[in-house]
Amino acid sequence: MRNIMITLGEYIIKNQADYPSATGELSSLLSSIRRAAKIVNREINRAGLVTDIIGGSNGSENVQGEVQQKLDVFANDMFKNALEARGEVCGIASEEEDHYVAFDDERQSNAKYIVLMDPLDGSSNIDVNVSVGTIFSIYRRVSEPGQPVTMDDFLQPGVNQVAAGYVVYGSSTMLVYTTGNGVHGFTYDPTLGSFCLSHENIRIPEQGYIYSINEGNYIRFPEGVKKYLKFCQEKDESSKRPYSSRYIGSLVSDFHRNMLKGGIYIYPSGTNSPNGKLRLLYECNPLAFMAEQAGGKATDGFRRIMEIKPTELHQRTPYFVGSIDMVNKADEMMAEFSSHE
Ligand code: P6P
Repeated sequence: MRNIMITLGEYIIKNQADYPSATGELSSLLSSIRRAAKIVNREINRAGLVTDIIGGSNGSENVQGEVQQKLDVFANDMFKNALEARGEVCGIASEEEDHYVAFDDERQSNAKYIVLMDPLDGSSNIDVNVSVGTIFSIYRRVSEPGQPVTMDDFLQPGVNQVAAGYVVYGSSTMLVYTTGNGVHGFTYDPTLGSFCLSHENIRIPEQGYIYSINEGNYIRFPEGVKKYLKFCQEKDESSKRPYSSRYIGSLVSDFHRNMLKGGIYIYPSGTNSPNGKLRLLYECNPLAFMAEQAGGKATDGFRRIMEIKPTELHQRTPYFVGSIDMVNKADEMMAEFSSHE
């Protein structure tokens, strides 16, 4: 008898039963993310067919100065509206929003969670049919309930996260999340319209044999990264080197592959980007929480990512994440060869 698949909704409720202190609000919040992910998934799958409506760029730029794809904006609005509608969230921050957005009607201002998200990471890949992803990070508010959220609610270190996850819209669509009790993956079954448990308790191999980095930027890398890349590329059969280079150019996809197979993803600082490219709050922290929950590691080459105290909503950080032995080796070379800016 084939195991009857448990859906994400059932899993959340089952897990909630295991935590009597849980009041169901986080479960309801996760369900609103699940709902928005299904809608975004549907539109991504149609993007090639309805480019005049959804696909392509909308001609404007976000705060990052990046050309906004229509689906970026669509995904941002879908997740924002879904989170606002449920009443568990008092505010959100997003790569697509210059400032944080306070949900301040009576019900929401008493809600206890805030959410930070990259609604559609890697969206420039949509037009060439390469997988993209959504990343989300959930905290308890620190400001007074009943009052509008403040910037302090959003500038919390990653260690304060209560939940985090991503959706990868790939050959199949998966939602992967943690609430601090392991990492669990659900695969979308479009015939059921449900995310079904497919990867319970994901563990990232301590040692992997894949490295993900844009080697086109090699001349701009810190010396420690150059040395680490050469380490990955030299022949040493006992340690299964040279490793394989795999770089999709879509963070969630590279991260997801490395979570399942082992590997390291690196987006370091460069002479043209002193803090790298990736955003601490809604890209690096949520994936760091998941990596650590799966037995992996995430640093900026020197420090644990989740201990960095944020100072700005859209601040960037160099990023080394994945199999713990590989991140440790890269950090070792950063310490030996690159000064800590
Ligand atoms: P580059 C996509 O824009 C993104 O934020 C990540 O998804 C991806 O890993 C990275 O940037 C790609 O950046 O500079 O290598 O093209």
